[in-house]
Amino acid sequence: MMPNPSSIPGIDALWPLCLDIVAQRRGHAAPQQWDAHSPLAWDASQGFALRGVWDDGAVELFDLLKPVLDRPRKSKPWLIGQLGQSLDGCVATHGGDSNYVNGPEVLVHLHRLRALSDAVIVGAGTAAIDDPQLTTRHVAGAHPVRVLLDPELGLPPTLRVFSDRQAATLLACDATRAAEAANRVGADQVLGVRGLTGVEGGLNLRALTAALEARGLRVLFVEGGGVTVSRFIAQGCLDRLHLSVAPVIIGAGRPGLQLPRSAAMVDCMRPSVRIFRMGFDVLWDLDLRAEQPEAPRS
Ligand SMILES: NC(=O)c1ccc[n+]([C@@H]2O[C@H](COP(=O)([O-])OP(=O)(O)OCC3O[C@@H](n4cnc5c(N)ncnc54)[C@H](OP(=O)(O)O)[C@@H]3O)[C@@H](O)[C@H]2O)c1
Repeated sequence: MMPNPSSIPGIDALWPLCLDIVAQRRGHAAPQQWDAHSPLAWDASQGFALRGVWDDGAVELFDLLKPVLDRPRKSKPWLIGQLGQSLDGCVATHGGDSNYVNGPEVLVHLHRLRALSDAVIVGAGTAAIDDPQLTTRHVAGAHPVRVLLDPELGLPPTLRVFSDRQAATLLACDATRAAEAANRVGADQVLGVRGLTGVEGGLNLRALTAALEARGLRVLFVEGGGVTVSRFIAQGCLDRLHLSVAPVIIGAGRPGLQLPRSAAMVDCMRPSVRIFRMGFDVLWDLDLRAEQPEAPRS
C-alpha cells in the first residue's frame, strides 16, 4: 500500500534528529542506539542513513548535511566554510552591503550550519561591517561559540556579540596581545592564540584551530568573508565549502575566493562537487579533500 503523502515525514521531523546527533557528538546527551525502530541508521564505516520513507525535501537536506552529521565525537578539527556570492563572484557590494546576496533558503541553510557547528568564525572585516549576531535565530538549535578573527585588534568593543550575551564570544588574536584584547572586551571573551601572527604568509590558522580544539570546539564553520575563507583554503585548513551562487550581478564588489594564481589549467583545484538547488540559488558543495574523479588531465 502506498503511504499517505501527508503522513510522510519531512524536514520538520528530520531537523530535531540532526540536533540530537549534534548534542550526542558534543557529549550533551547520552549516546543513542540507532536501532531497527529508529528513523536513522548508523554504521561505523558509512555513518548515518535515513531509514524508511521520507519526503524529497528531507532526503535532499539529509544528503547535504550528512558530511557534518557524520563527524565523530572526538575527531580532529573539521572545518566547513561558506560563501554566498553573485554570478560575478562577489560576496558584497564595494561598500560592503551583503544583505542579501542570496535568497531566504540559503539564509536558513546558514543558520542550520551554525546550529550543527561548535563554533562559527568570521573575519574582522565581516564583524566590523555587518555587526552580526551569529545566532541560530531562523532555526531551532543551540547557538555556536562566536569567534571573531581580529589579530590587529581593530574591532570596536561596541559590537553586539561582545555584549548581547546570546552566546559565548571569543575575540581571537595572538597570545602576545591577549591582555590588550582583554582590556577591550573582557578576558572571558578573548582567545589568545600562541603563534597566530608573525609567521610568513600571514595568520597561522592551524594554530587557531588547535586553540579552539583545546576548548573542545572541533566542528568549525567559517562563515566569511571572502578574505577569511580564502585564507583557510590557501592553508589547506578547510575540509568543505558551501558556495551558494545567486542570480545577481553585483559588479566590482567585494570578491569571494581569492587564491594564488595557477600557471595552467592542469594545476587548478578541481574538488569533488555536489549541486543543490536552494530556491533560485545554486549551492555548490565542495569536498576540498577529494578530487573530481573525471577531472580533465593532459
Ligand atoms: N555573502 C556572504 O556569504 C558573506 C559572508 C560574510 C561576509 N560577507 C561580506 O564580506 C565583507 C567582508 O569580507 P572581507 O573578505 O572583506 O573580510 P573578512 O574576510 O571578513 O575579514 C578579513 C580581514 O578583515 C580586515 N578588515 C577589513 N575591514 C576591517 C575593519 N573595518 N576593521 C577591522 N578589520 C578589517 C582585515 O584586513 P587587512 O588584512 O587589510 O588588515 C582582515 O584581513 C563584508 O561586506 C560582509 O558583509 C559576505
